[in-house]
Amino acid sequence: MQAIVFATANPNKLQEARKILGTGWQLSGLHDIGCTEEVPETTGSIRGNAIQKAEYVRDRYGVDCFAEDTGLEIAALGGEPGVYSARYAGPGAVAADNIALVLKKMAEHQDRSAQFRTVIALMLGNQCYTFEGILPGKILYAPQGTGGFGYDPIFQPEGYTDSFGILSPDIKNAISHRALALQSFAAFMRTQTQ
Ligand code: ITT
Repeated sequence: MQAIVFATANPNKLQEARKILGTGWQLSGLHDIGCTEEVPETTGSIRGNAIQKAEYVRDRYGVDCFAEDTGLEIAALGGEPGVYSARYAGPGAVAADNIALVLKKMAEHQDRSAQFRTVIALMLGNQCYTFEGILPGKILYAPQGTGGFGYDPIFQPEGYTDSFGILSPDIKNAISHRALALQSFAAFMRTQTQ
């Protein structure tokens, strides 16, 4: 059994990661280690924020851990919301607010192409390693379904005809940006424990 802290306060991310990694892994979230303060995400890049979160938790809590930052990058919006995905519609914004703003900004655009990007930063002792997962797709004209979280109801992955709000969690966890990044992370961890 491989036990490690996943430095996230987002229960959806934790649930997906547990499903993606499967048995053999024991993941603790930030609440499990007593970290309830807001972890800073101020670097201005997805990769930078993933490293910043993992370093913060390693430094303050003295544990090996990994963190991830995820952004929805929309071509017609120059890559927005990107690193600002969590609070795109402003401080305190919830998913519905962020989705509404994206749909408003996208109303005039024919080019609907977008991608989710996840970067995982792993801190093992003093070493930092990063892993990336990118999933291409497109932005729908209206939310579809209620599954998943965040921007899932307006994101349709390439090769599918439904949004992540409709597709099953099993499908999302088989193909997602998070799954791709976690698979690289898990493959690396196997090389460390042999
Ligand atoms: P942690 O930093 O504690 O891990 P967070 O929710 O703040 O959790 P991010 O900083 O990575 O996470 O913010 C990314 C936002 O992008 C997140 O709040 C969601 O709204 C959205 N998001 C992340 N992963 C997603 C996914 O798989 N599907 C849809 N939206 C997602």
